[in-house]
Amino acid sequence: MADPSQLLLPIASRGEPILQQRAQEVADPHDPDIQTLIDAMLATMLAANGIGIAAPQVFVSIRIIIVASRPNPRYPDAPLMEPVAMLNPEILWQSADMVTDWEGCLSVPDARSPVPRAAELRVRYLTRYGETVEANYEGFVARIIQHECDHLDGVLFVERVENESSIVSESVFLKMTAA
Ligand code: K3U
Ligand code: ZN
Repeated sequence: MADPSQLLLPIASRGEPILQQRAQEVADPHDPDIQTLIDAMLATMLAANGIGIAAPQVFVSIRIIIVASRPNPRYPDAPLMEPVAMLNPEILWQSADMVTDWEGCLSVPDARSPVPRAAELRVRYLTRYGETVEANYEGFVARIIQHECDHLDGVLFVERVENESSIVSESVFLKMTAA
C-alpha cells in the first residue's frame, strides 16, 4: 500500500492565479491520474482538517470536489457522511431561500465570515466510477457544495460576503461564536 503521506499536496492560498480561474471538465473519470488525484485530495483534506476541498486548491484546474460533512462545534447537527467525490458537479436548481452562516476556507487561512447561501439545491455529478448521480441537499452539506463549486469557477467565499467588515480572524470568530 502507498504511504498516505506521499499523497499530500500543497494547498494554494488566496492570490494564486489558479484560484481565480474556471476549471476544466473531467474528460475521463477512469483515467488513473484522476483516481490518484482524488485519493490525494482526500488525504490532503483530512490532513488539513477540512470538510471539503476542490482540485484548484491543490493546483489542479479540473472540476472535482470532495464533500465531507461532519458534526463540528459550529454545526453540531451537521450530518456525518462518508466523503463524496463529485466530478463535473452542476447545480441544477437552488432555492430562493437563503441562509447566512459562517464559513472558512483552507485557501484563506485565519479568515471567517458569514456568507449567504441557498438553503437547498439539486446537483448532478459523476462519481469517481463514472456513474451519473442527481441528488438534493440542504443545510450544511448544501453550503459545502456551493463553497466548493465556487472554487471551480474561481470564486472565494470572501467574495460572497455582504459586508467586508464581517470578515474576522479565527480567534475573533471563536470568541463571537462561543456559547
Ligand atoms: O471551516 C472549516 C471547518 C473545518 C472543520 C469543521 C468545521 C469547519 C475549515 S475550511 C473547510 O473545510 C472548507 C474547505 C475548503 F477550504 F477546501 F473549501 C469547506 C467549508 C467550510 C465551511 C463552510 C463551507 C465550506
Ligand atoms: Zn474554500
